[in-house]
Amino acid sequence: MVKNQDPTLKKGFEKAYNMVKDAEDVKIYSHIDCDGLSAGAILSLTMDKLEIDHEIEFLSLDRIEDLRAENELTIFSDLGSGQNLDKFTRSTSKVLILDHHPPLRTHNQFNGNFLELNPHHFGIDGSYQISGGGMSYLLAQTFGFYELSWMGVLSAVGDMQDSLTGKLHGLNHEILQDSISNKMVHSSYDLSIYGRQTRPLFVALSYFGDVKLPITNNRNECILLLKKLGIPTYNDGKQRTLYDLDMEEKKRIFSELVRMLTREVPQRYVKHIPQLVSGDAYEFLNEQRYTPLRDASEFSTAINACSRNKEHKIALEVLKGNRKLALKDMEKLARKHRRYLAQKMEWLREEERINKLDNLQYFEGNGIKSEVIGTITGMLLSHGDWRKPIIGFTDVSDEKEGIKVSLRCSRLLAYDGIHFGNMIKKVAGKVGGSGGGHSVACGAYIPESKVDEFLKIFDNSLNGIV
Ligand SMILES: [Mn+2]
Repeated sequence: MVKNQDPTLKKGFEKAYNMVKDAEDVKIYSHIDCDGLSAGAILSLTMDKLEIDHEIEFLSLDRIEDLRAENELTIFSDLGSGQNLDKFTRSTSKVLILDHHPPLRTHNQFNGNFLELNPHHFGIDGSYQISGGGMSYLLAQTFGFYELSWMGVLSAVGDMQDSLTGKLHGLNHEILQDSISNKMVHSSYDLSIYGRQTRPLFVALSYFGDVKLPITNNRNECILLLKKLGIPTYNDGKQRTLYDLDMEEKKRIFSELVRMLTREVPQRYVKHIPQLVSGDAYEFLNEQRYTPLRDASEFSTAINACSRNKEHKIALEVLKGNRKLALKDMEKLARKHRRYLAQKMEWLREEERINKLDNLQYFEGNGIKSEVIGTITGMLLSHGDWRKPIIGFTDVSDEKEGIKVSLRCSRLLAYDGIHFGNMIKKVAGKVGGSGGGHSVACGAYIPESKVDEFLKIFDNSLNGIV
């Protein structure tokens, strides 16, 4: 059970408990990303367990203000706090919001019908201490459904809430404790290299891209490095993954990465190196080893692949426990997704699409689907100059006007105190767009005619900073 919960927040969840327990007709709206999908799955499973009839729908933020209250109880998870919900406040239907984004409305005015639970109202940070899935889990646990806690961990990881320190904090940490004591999750301090369960070790290492190292995008160098460190790449004819290494071997890789990085980065970044290469990893104990579902980061990537291909139902099914057809569909989708990314990467690199300005680099992703421009931007970072943020542009869609902008940068820049999410919000606002996000991964929507102006303002605002 989540302890150390703020007493007023706890009271809020007691009210939520009462709203839900007698409901007969529930509609759940949740966000389309990994956090939102996990939040939706937690709520849907909660309703299943309570035998409450419910429908669930995943949507993007721009669609919320068109919704109307049509059910006895409407629950918004991982969204709702930042949107105008006047249509709901004026109706007789009950509304429960479980969000963690900065709220529009000041402290909740509970009138028996409208309850908004948001960590910001209780002085709790919603970027690093609790996710939308976490808020949904806090509701589930009022019913004693502790077995859903692992999804609270997944949503926090999917929402990058551990990105700054490599650990989960505050309520996220409490939820993690719940999942550990219920034997759902194992948490361990590990190398922070992506692909723990599924990628051969030398492949996983080659994707190290926060800082460009000799091993970055170079599998041969990775094999040589492992040989030098005396770490076998095969075990019984099977390629080893990070998961197969013992502590001693991991320590050798850690020291080597720290040594290489220290040589590569300016002095002021050196103190941040350890957290660049290590952090806590979360293993889902009920999932099969060497599958993406066993590792929180890899699971969240699989969910995101569904989401970016608008297959929310597959993700929901897998999250709710379907390990048959839905899992097969998810794997198929992940393969298709990877193929698409690889093709686009090849095109971008062959055509040398990265352009350089004084303080940033950018590329025009003509034709890249706007849902994946962020993923591609992140991948391209390791092929450019890691000292500068990289910005990708692409059309929003065939039907809609406008440009989707995506920014990625090395985590070292964030450790150094730069918050690109706040910056992109400001710059996008200046050219008549909107934006926001995390310090190292964020995005914006801007008018088509404003790309050059956006770049110029952004580049100037970084003078003396990067
Ligand atoms: Mn979220």
